[in-house]
Amino acid sequence: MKIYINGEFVEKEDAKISVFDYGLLYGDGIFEGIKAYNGRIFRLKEHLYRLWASAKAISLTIPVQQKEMEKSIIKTLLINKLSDAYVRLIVTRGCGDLGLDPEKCTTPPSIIIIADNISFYSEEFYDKGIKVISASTRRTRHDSLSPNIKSLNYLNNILAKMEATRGGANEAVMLNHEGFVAECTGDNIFVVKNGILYTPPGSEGALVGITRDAVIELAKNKLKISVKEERITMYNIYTADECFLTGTAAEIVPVISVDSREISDGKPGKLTIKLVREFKNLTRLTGTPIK
Ligand code: PXG
Repeated sequence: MKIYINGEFVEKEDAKISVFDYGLLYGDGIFEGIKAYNGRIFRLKEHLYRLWASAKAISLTIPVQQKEMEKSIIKTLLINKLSDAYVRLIVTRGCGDLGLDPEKCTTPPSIIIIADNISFYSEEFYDKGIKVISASTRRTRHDSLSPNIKSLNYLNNILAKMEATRGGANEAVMLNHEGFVAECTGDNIFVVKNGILYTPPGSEGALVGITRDAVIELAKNKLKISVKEERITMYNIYTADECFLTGTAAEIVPVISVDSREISDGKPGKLTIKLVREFKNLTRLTGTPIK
């Protein structure tokens, strides 16, 4: 496996950056998780747009243009002969001394691209659905650090994910500081009630996911289902007809149990299954060609 680091391709064992990089010292950097399907990179422009927005928000100047980044991602996939892959794009602040001031960084930001053929959940989870719990760890307040900044500091999410794993579940629902549902640790959440699809708006402390947007478009335009971006509580999840999570890594995963309560009959819902099918078509047929 060849990894892209600052314009060069190196073997996995040699893919290293300095211990003085602020990405390691402080989680000072940003990332994107992107997926390629069937020789096409899904919503690449949207991912790059979000990366540049994250960079702007933390005053980090990415040392290349978006077009060049696009080419480097394509090159990484080609060199590794991958047509279906998960791509992790990372931009760190660069190297400084052991102080908090990024003005003191003496090297430009590092750009790292890793591409691999991995899936985050096993096939069984997509067929049978997953279990989630509500985490006691609250989602970081948006007025403290916007969840839309995909920063290298994911401790908030990791703490909640550990709660899920320790509680025998696969994912954790994270509430915002007011107790309303924000999202999961690496995915957005949707519920279906009486044929209407609900998901929390970005203002509730969620990252406004690219998969979330795609699912909303498919629901409205293909399946003619009405979608409401509204505040929801754990009660709405407990009593939902269907529930599923969306994310680049997870795609669309049905949820069959929340805090030990079965959702409906404890099986993936009909609408969820339809959306999974539509999403599969969309990812297979659209996207930036790897060439
Ligand atoms: N919420 C959070 C907190 C995320 O990190 C999503 C929602 C879904 O967004 P997208 O745009 O992917 O639909 C994310 C995405 C990882 C990983 O390695 C995390 C994400 C994406 C890919 C990989 O855990 N986060």
